[in-house]
Amino acid sequence: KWNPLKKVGIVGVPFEKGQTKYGVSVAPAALRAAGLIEELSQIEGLDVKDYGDVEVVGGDTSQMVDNMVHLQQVSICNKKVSEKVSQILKDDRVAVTIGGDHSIGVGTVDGHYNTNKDMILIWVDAHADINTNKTSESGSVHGMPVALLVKELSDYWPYLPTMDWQVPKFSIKSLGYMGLRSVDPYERLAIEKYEVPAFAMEDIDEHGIQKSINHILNVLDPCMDKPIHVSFDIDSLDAIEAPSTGTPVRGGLTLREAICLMEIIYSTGRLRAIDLVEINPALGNECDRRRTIEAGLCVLKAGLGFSRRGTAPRGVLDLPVQ
Ligand code: B3U
Ligand code: MN
Ligand code: MN
Repeated sequence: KWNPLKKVGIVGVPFEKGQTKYGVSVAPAALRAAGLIEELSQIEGLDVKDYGDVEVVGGDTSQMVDNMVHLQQVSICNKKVSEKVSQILKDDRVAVTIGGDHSIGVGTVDGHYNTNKDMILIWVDAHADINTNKTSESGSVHGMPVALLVKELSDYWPYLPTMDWQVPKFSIKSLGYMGLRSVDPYERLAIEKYEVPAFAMEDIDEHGIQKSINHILNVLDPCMDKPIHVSFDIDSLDAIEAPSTGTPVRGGLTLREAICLMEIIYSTGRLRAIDLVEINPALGNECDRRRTIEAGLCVLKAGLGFSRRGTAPRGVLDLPVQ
């Protein structure tokens, strides 16, 4: 019933105020310079449209809400991200959002939810990003997007000025995690309280990558008819695979596991949105930077139908004769 959409829309979000390090905002430009659009266009049958970058503006930097750094900028940016993702999906394209830090997940998921109320969300990350301003030790909003999105946690937030455009309606019952290995105590409590299917690295060690992702898909969507959103934090990969990121954690996914994960989700035919976040080209040396960007491109390609088996030329039945 479901076939992969062969049209994709790319939007960049050069935003980094959800965390404290300089450089994540350069990622959309760095990925484009590394051939993002050209590489994706080479995937057989894929129509690629570049929607450019969301414009990021300043905002009031004073702290309006306790322990939420740069909330106003996060909010202004995410409203635009949400509208852009909705637009790409309405254009009948897979929405690929290039961050930026993971606070932009608020906008991407909000925009997807507004177009598809039955969407499910796979959060691929070393971290659970489900802190509230009460539980976060850093005050960085990139550790809070999941908690901002889910309706079950809305009572755990104070009133958030400038966030009125975003009403949490997405259900935590439609959320699953892959790749966790740095989870704060209250984040773990939330995962257990709401029985979120969460495959931490030890679970992936036990079951393998294929069974792990298939289990999550089966729990969240047993009838296999819901659109899928993958929010892919590059730090889900092992720090050796993706060193240029703000909070690298060792012992993570190999690139091969991540590619396999994305291929499996692609093969459902229901993947409708991918976020690729937390690539920070300003961290590490040239080799680190290249390796991280290349890993990001591999993840995107796997989610958009690139086959490691290769693809024979379309409509051609024989080798060229002399
Ligand atoms: N859980 C910590 C650390 C963290 C979350 N996301 C990243 N780091 N990248 C926090 O700040 O909430
Ligand atoms: Mn994250
Ligand atoms: Mn992370």
